[in-house]
Amino acid sequence: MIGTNKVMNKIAVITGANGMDAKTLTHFLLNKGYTIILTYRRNSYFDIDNIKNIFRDDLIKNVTSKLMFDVCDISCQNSVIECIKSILKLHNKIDEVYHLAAMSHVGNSFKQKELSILVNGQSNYYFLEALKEYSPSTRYYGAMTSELVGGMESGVFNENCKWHPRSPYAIGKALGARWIDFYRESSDLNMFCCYGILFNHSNCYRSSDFFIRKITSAAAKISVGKLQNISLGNLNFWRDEHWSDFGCEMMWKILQLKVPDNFVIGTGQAHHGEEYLDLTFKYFNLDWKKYVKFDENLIRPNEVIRLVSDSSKAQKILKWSPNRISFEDHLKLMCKYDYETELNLNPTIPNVFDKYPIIDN
Ligand code: F7E
Repeated sequence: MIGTNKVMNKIAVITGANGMDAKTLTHFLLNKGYTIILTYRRNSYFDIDNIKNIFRDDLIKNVTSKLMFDVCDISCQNSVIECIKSILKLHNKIDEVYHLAAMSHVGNSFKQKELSILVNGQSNYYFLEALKEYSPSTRYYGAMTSELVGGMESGVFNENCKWHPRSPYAIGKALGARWIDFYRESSDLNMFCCYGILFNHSNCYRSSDFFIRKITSAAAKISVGKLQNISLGNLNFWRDEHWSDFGCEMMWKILQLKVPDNFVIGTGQAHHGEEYLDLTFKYFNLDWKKYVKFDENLIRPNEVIRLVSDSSKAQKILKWSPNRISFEDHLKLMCKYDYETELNLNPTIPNVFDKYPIIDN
């Protein structure tokens, strides 16, 4: 069971049902007693049954399940307004909105520039306008990112550092952050809206088009003879990576504060691309240099090299604990899951709160 303090009768809307963070946060809040409306974009590829399957235990065992699904296209203001209105009609209130849906792949954003600005940036305006109009007391969380900083040669990134976005992904996020600041700082509105600037994060819901999952999944396949090699792009990067469940815990904590504020969430440790590979392939007793091929198509036009957080504000105010799981154990959890998947053992998604309990206060 995640967490101990149950909240009663709280209604939360989480956007982006297909994404890692929405799945992770949904589990977290369901276990806290929330009613969740998880939104998704209607399209021909989306498999809602697959998403429902992730929550099958909750839906089957709990006849009064508190998990619901609704359609919302965040690139369309009308769709956002209709979604908020229909949820209010059904539930009479919305306590919290976690806007996690995004064009989340930095590399891909170079091929979908305008869409990235719309869904990563302008969609925050759609939600905040809709809430201002129909539910001004709803608390709003926007998902921001370390990509705002655009890389740094040295030093660490905190809430006060200058932004230098280097991708359409990050330009969109910067716009989104400015909209949230605008609504929060407009004294006539008195809205509770803020964001977390999350550094890299992952768990077993991470999709395999992201570096960390691509290599844990490929190494597992190589170890059982299902794959010969893996193609990668630039390995000369440093990332600050935490386990997603802990980041989602902080999203929730940010919305429980008395005063809305923005926070950087990260571990403060930088790991080189080759360290990711060393630790992953070490788990399978393999030498990555024998299996990794270079593919220049995977190189980004404007690569962000180094990202490291200074999360001291979150540590002080949210009691954020930056290194509950070591980087090596983080990779081990993902490798184990991927290995068991390859052996058709149907592994369960690890619940890290069993070992590293939630910090309630
Ligand atoms: O790339 C390099 C790539 O796509 C990590 C998102 O959650 O975190 C994430 O963004 C690094 C980059 O994540 C491949 O060039 C090499 O240097 O896994 P990634 P990201 O770009 O750091 C931030 C905080 C977010 O906000 C984002 O939403 O790995 N790299 N070869 C590769 N990356 C990928 N994806 N695939 C490769 O084959």
